[in-house]
Amino acid sequence: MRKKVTLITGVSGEVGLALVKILSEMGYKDLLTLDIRPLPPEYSQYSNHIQGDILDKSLLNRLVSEYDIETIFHMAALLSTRAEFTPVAAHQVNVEGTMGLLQLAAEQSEWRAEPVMFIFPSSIAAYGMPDLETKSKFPKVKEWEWNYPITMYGCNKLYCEMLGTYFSEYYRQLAAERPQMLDFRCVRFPGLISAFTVPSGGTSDYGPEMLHAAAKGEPYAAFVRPDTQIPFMAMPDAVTALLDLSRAPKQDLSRTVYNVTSFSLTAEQFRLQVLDAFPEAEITFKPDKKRQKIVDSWPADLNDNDARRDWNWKPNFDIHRSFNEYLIPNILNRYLAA
Ligand code: AKB
Repeated sequence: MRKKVTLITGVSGEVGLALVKILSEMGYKDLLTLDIRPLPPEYSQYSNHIQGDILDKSLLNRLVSEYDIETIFHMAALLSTRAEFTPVAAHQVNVEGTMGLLQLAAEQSEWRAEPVMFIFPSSIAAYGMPDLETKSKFPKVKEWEWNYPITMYGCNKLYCEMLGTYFSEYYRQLAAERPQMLDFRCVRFPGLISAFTVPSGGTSDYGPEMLHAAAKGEPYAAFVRPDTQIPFMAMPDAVTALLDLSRAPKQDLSRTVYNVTSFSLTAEQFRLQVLDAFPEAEITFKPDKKRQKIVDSWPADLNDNDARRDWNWKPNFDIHRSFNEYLIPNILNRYLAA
C-alpha cells in the first residue's frame, strides 16, 4: 500500500516554511515536501523532504509510485521581480511546473476515484491597472476585474488559475465518461509579511525589507514612492487562508479563485508603522521607475467579500495586531537572538 501524504512544493520559500511548521504542529504526520533547495535544518523534523525539481518528470513519477498524494499545496514559484529577469525560466517553473502537477493530480484523482485537492496561491500580480487614475478610481478590486497583468509572474499566475479551473471542471469534457476531477482551490494573496523570513525576488518586498532592515539597525531606501499603495497580510493569516479554504465544504464554494486580504497601506504609512517600533530607523525613498511601474499596476486593495461569505474567511491580524503582536515582537526576538 502506498502511504497517504500531503505534498507541499516550494516548501523552502516563505509561505512553504510557515505552512509546513503549522501543519506539523496541527498534527499532520505524513507531510512530503519538495523543493529545489534543502529544507533549513530547524524545519527538518516537520516532513519527509525531497530535494528536487518540480520539472523533473521522473521524480514526479517516482513520487506517485511511492505515495498516495491526497492534497497538494503548490507553493513553488519564481516571484515577480525575479521572473522579469528570467522570464523563460519563470514560465517553466510557474506554468510548466504547475501543469505537471495538475496532470499528476488529475491522474491520481482517477486512480483513487476521489479528487486530489490542489491548493494554489495566486497573487495581486494577476491584476493590471492601466494607470494611477484608474487605480484610485477602483480601489477595491473584485476577482474578475482588471485581469490584465503586466508581469511574467502575473501572467503565469492568472493562466495557472485558469488551468486549475479547467482541470477541476472541464478536463476531458468530450470523453464518453466524465473523469473523476481534481479539486482545485486558489487564493489571490496581497503582499505577505513574515517575521521569520525576508522575502526575495518579489516586488511587494519593500514593506518587509523596511521592517527587517529597521530591526537590524540598517538604513533602508525603499524602491517605491511614499504614496504607493497595495494590500498586505501577515504570514499567519496567509497560512490560515490556505488551510481554511482547503477545509471548506465543496458545495459552499461558488468560485475556484478567491481574493483574500487584511489591510492596505501606502509605503509612507508602512514606514510610520515601522518607525513606531524603531524610532531610530533610517528609512528613505529612492523609487526605481521600473519596479514602481509594476507596483502601480497592482490594486490599492482587494475585495474579498466572496471568501468571507463562502468559507468565512476573516484575517486574524489587522494592522495593529500584525505589527504589535506578530511582526515586532518576533522580529525583535529573532535579531536579538542572532
Ligand atoms: C511579489 O512581489 O512578486 C509577490 C506577490 C505580490 O505575489 N510578493
